[in-house]
Amino acid sequence: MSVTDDTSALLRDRAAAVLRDNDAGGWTKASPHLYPHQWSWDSAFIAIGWAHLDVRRALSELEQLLAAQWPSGMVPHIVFRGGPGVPYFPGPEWWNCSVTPAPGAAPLRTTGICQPPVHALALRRIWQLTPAGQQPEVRARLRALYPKLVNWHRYLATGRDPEGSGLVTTYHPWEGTDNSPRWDRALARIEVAGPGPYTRLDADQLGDPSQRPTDWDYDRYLWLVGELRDCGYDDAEIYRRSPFLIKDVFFSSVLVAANAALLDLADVAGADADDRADLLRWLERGRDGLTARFDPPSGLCTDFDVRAGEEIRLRTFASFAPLFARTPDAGQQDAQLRLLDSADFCGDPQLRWPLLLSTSPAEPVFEPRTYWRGPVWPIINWLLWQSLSELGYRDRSAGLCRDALDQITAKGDFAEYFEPMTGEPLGSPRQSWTAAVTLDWLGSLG
Ligand code: 2M8
Repeated sequence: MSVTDDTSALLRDRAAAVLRDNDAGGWTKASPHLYPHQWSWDSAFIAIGWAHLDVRRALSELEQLLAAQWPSGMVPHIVFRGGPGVPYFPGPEWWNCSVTPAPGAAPLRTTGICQPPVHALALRRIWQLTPAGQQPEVRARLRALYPKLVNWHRYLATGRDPEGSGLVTTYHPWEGTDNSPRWDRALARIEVAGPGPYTRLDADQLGDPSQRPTDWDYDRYLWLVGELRDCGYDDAEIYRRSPFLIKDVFFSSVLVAANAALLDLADVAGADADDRADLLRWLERGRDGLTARFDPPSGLCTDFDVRAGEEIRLRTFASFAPLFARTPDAGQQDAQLRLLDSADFCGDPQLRWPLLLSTSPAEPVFEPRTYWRGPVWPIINWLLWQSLSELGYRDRSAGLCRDALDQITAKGDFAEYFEPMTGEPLGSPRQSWTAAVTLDWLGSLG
C-alpha cells in the first residue's frame, strides 16, 4: 500500500484521533495503557503532532512538561500526571522525588533522570506552523518557554558533561533507549543487583513478554534507580559512585540539533547575547565531541563507557549521531550515508522497507522483535528524516518519508515499533508519538 491523497486524508484523521484519545487535558499519555503518564521526549514529539492540529494545544504540552523542570534545569523523564491510581511500574515511590511548579502549587511527582532533548525541535516546529493571526499569543508563550529550554540545555552541557567534552553522560538505560545492546556490557558489570521485591506490569500489559526487556535487565534498572536515589540525584555524587556512566552519542547529537533549533528561534524569543553565545558554544563543542568519537574507515560513531574507559563499538541507530546532529562535514556525511546504505543497515535485502533499525541485523545481538534490540522505531526515522532534509538530501528524505508512512499505514494501529523484515506492528498500539510523527510527515507532503 502507498500513501495517496485519499489515504493520506484518512491517515491524518486517524492519527489526530490517537492524540485526541490520549489527551489527558493539556498533556498527552504516551500510550493509552502501557505508558499512562507524561514522558519527556514523547511529549516533544507529541507537541510536533499537535502543532498540525492546534498550535495552542501543542504549546500546552511543552508548558505542562516544563512545569516539572527541576531547579537544576533537568527535565524529568516521567511526570506522573496520571495520578496515584494509574498503574505503571516503577511508579513515583521508587524514585521518591517531586517538584513544586510554583509557590503554593501542589507538588508534581517525577522520576530523577532525563531523556533526549527533542523539545527545542518541537518549539521550532510550533513556531513554523503558527498561523499569522495567532503569532502574538504564541510568541509570548514561546518567550516564556525559551529560557527554560536554555536552562535545560545548560544542565546537559554542564552537569552532564563535567569534562567539557561536548558529549552528554547518561546515568540509566531509561534515559532513552532502554534495552539497547549498547548498555549490555555496562549492565553486566553490576554483579549483584538486588533491588528488593517488585512486580512488573509491562509484560502482562503487552501480552508478549518476549518483546520487553528481561528480568535480568529490570533487576539492574531498578538497582540503578536505588543508587541514583541514594546519591540524592546529585550529579557530582553520581559521578563519584555510579557504575553506569555513558557518553551517549545519540543523546549528544539531539542536543546539538536542539541547540541549533534554539538559535533559529533566538530573534523570535528575544534571546540575550549571553544565551546566544552559550548555545553556539555548546553546539560547536557537541559537534567536536561527536567528531572525536567518529571512525572514518567504518563510518561509525561510537558511545564511550566512562567507568570502564572503553569504546562501545556496536552497529546501532546511534552510530549515525553525526547525521542526527546535522554535521556539515562532507566527509563524515559521505561515510555515514555509505554505512546507512550498506547491507548492515538499510541495504539489507531482507528488510521490508529500507528504514533505519534500532540495531543492525549484522550484529550477533540483533533481535527483530525485541524493543530496542532490532525493531524499527518511527521517531528515530523521523529524526533521521529531519536531518536529511536539513542537510539538503531531498530525494533521500522524501523516500524515507514515503517508506515510513507506508510502514505505518500497512498494518496495525500506530504501533510503538515494527518488526523490520515483516513490517509486523509491535509494542503498544495507538502510541502517541507514532501518530504525532505521522502528522508531521503528512504535513510535509503539502
Ligand atoms: C519506553 O520506556 C519506558 C520507561 O521509560 C518503559 O519501557 O516502560 C522507551 O521506549 C522510552 O524511550 C519511551 O519514552 C517510553 C514511553 O514511550 O517507553
